[in-house]
Amino acid sequence: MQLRVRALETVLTEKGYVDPAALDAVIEAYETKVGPHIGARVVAKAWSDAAFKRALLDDATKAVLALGVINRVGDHLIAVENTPKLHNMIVCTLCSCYPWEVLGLPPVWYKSAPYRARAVIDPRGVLEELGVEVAEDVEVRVWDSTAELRYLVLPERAPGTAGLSEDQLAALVTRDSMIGVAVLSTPTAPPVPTTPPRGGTP
Ligand SMILES: [Co+2]
Repeated sequence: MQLRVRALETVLTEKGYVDPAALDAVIEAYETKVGPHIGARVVAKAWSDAAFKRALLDDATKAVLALGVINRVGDHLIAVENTPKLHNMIVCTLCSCYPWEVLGLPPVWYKSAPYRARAVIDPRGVLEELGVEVAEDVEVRVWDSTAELRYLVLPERAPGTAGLSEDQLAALVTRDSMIGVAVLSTPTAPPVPTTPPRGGTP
C-alpha cells in the first residue's frame, strides 16, 4: 500500500497535478493540528450555547466552519444528537469514511471489517462489547458514512458537570463518544469550576 501511494504521488507530482508542498501541508495538518480535540470543542460549545447547538444540528458543516475548523472540500458534516431515548452510532460499511476535520485520523478498529459489518447487523451487541449498555427502550440508530456524508455524534452530557466551563467540558469529551461507541460518565475527580462558589470565607 505504501509503495502504491508513493508511486501515485510521484506520478501526480510529475504531471503537475499536485504540489508536493501542498501535500506536506495537508499531512502536517492531520498529524499535528486536526484531532478529536476539535470535535470535543464543538460538543462542549453545543452543550453550553443553545443557539450554537441549534445551528450545529441544523447544518453542522456551516456551524463547525464558523468556528474556524479546517474543512475538506466536499465534506458534508451532519451532527446527530444522543438523547435519553436515542443512541446514535457511526460506521462506514464500505470503507473508512470518517469526519476527519473534527475527529482527526480514524482509529484502526473503525476501518476493520468486523466493526463495519457488525455495527449494522448487531449494533447493540457491538456496543455491549465496548461496555455501552443501551436500555431496551432506547432506540439505536446507526449512520453509514460515505465520501460525501460524515457524521458526528453529539453525546449526552455527563451528569455532575454543571457549572463547568466550555474548556473543562471539552476535556471530558472522548473521541469514542463522538463516534457513538462510548458514553460519558461523571468525572471521578471533577475539575474545579472556574467561578468560585458565592459566599464569604469563614
Ligand atoms: Co467509506
